[in-house]
Amino acid sequence: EHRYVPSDVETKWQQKWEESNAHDTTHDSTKPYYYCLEQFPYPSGRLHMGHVRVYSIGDVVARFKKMHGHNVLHPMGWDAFGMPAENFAIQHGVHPNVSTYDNIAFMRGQQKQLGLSYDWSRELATCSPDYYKWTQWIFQLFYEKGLAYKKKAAVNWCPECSTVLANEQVIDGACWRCDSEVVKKDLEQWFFKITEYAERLLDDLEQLQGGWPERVITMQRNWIGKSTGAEITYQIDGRDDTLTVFTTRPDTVYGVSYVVLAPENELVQKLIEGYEQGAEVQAFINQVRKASDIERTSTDAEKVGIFTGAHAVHPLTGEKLPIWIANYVLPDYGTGCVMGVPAHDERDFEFASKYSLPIIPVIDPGHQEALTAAFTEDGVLINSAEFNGMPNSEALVKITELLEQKGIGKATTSFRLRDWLISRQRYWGAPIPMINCPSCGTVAVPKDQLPVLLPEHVDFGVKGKSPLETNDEFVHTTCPSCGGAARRETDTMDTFIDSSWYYLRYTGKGDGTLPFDTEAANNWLPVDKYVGGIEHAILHLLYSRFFTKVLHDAGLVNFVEPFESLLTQGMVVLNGAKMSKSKGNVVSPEDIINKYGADTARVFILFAAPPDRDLEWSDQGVEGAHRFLNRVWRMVDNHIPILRKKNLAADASGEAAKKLRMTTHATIKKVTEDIGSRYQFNTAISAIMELVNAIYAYPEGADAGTKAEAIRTAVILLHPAAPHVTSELWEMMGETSKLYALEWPSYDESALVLDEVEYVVQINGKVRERLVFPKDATKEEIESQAIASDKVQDLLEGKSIKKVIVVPGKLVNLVIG
Ligand code: ANZ
Ligand code: ZN
Repeated sequence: EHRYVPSDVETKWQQKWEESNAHDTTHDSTKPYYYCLEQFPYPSGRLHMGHVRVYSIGDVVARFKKMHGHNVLHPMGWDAFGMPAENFAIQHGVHPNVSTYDNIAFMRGQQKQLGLSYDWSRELATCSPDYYKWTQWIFQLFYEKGLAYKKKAAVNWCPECSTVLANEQVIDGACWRCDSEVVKKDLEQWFFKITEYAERLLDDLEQLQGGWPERVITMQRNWIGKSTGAEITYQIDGRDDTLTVFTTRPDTVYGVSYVVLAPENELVQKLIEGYEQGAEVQAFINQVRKASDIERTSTDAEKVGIFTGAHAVHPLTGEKLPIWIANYVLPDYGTGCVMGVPAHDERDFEFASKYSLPIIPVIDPGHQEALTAAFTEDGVLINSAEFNGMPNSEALVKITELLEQKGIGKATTSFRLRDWLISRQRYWGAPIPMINCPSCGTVAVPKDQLPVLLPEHVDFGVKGKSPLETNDEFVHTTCPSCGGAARRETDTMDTFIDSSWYYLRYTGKGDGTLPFDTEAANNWLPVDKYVGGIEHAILHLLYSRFFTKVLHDAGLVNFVEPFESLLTQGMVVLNGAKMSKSKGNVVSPEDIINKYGADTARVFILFAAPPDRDLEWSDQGVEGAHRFLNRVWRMVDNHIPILRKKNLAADASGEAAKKLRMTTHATIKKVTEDIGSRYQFNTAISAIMELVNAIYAYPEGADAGTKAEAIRTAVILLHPAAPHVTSELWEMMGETSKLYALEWPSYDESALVLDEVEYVVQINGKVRERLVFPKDATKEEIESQAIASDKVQDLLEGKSIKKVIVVPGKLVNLVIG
């Protein structure tokens, strides 16, 4: 007898796979291509359970698809630039280059310990010059296409990290990483013009229906935030200037009682010129600018404003409307100007109530009393001249037409999506490959001079200054255009840029003239299954979609969406709470692997919950998975003689054999569908568990060939989830083929139905006998054979049959008396 020692088995097979390049990507032109991708990790130091879960999911899919006749691309790499490594350098004096590669080495080792089937020859790290050269190349492409530009912008600034933060990195006014208060600062920044692609990013979500979770599609749609409405121009009273508002509700134009601008709007400075209370207005503006966008727009933030002293003329009634500025109007949405309609907009209602501005209902609220809140429903127009009595949806169109005729308005759309601020004042990122020349202005570093290398020796200690800014050797350069002295751009790129194209690089490096092998990319992409966290549902996916479209338009790829199907895995939780260091409730992958082995960890994780649900960690669950693998082990170990008999045919003529054969084939069907098309690994594993139970229950003396077939099948079906132990068992059975390369079993449809059916025979409603009939037996045959049976003949004894009822597939009832 052989004992199951996971560590021996796992080391042995990991070595074998490595030596034989078992996981190299295949290119068999007769097979379909399948790209299985897990979001690459940030090399933080060590794997956590969330990682183990994503990788286990991806690995089952990849291994299954390989066995199921596909060429599979299953790569892994490192999202290796970013702030933590730099902060670590500041605190501990270890260069990011050193700490990052140390972390990568450790985590790669852990991934190998898990038996993940990556093609390591394609490994990449975004911080290697060989990679970021091409990140810079892509930046240049964007620049050439007019999609990268520089502008002075008020940015969110974290004084602690001394860097600019994207809007989404500001959480409740604080830095997402260090939690310190974020302030506003004006800086020249690089942007990517993602807004130019807003419409396509929205429209193409259609193509992702069915392949992406509905809620992720909705999150993307809301983030892009398309609004349709109109722009309406108002003359400023007594001046030559006009102002233009964006509104989604032109139907409420007769209800406008004031106009309100964002404090940042340039017009404001003109309006308050010469106004006696101008200084007060200016003080208000400075006050508002301190707050973040999120604070300003949150519904519970207090709405505050101030009158500018100027008036606008209503374009249809000629009435004079006061022009205000207020915190709730944002400078960079729509036109930065709003027409205030307090009767029908909640924010305006609150504002008008506070400052005693008129509230004029123009949609009939159905009652006479004064409004106590904005009426935001649909209805019929009132107080609206010739439009009175018209349903507002119709009025919306008609009023827009009228304004268009008069040349003072037009139908338009507005997007919530802003251009992407990509500048970071940090060291550990890809340098933006631009040069500032005193005579030529902004000049791109020629593509053949890339990469712009990060200097190795820099000073991390200068507070508020990026280490690149204080590095003279880096900063001073010559202008590629005039040859004069010039300065390098010292900003580096947002790391979201690195991760916006890594999935293309995995397909191949090509001939070195482009960022990736375009032919291979067209072959492999779109990614067939992308597995990752819901935390990336918006930005990473949106940016990757944007990059793909730009690269498509530049002729580098022939598809417009990078990820055909997305699986967002749930969290790993302990007693309902997310595992996190700060909560101290972390179960470490190392401990589990050391104690039970990687196969147990994988099987537990896959079995404990459907992939998109949260997974509750449980020690009993882990032990259960381990017991199951031991049970499989013993099942094989106890049957070595029959498993090694090469010409032992399955003879499924007996009752028990027929049943077991049915279970075997039903399990093949279920596991194939669960893994291959439903991606429900938990039910796949539970089906294999049932098959194992059936094998254990199989009667002594029943057909051995059928049993051998069942055991062999269970081992094969379990392979994608528990690759090491199954490989060992395969070898113990005397098999010399490579289990990972074995063709996935197909099921025999005819074995799925039993060809005989058991009937219950009742006499006067009482069960007296059970008889087996061929499935295609006729009613007459069943009736006569039931009557002729010994048991029934005994019981009939002198009585006569009054009636016979046959329920097909179930029972025969004899009424006698
Ligand atoms: C008049 C009006 C009447 C409005 C009404 C709404 C309801 P969404 O759907 O988000 O696009 N708005 C326009 N620009 C703004 C800005 N820069 N900052 C803050 N608010 C702004 O919202 C569009 C509506 O938000 C616009 O339609 C405008 O108010 C306001 F019964 O105009 B509305
Ligand atoms: Zn120059």
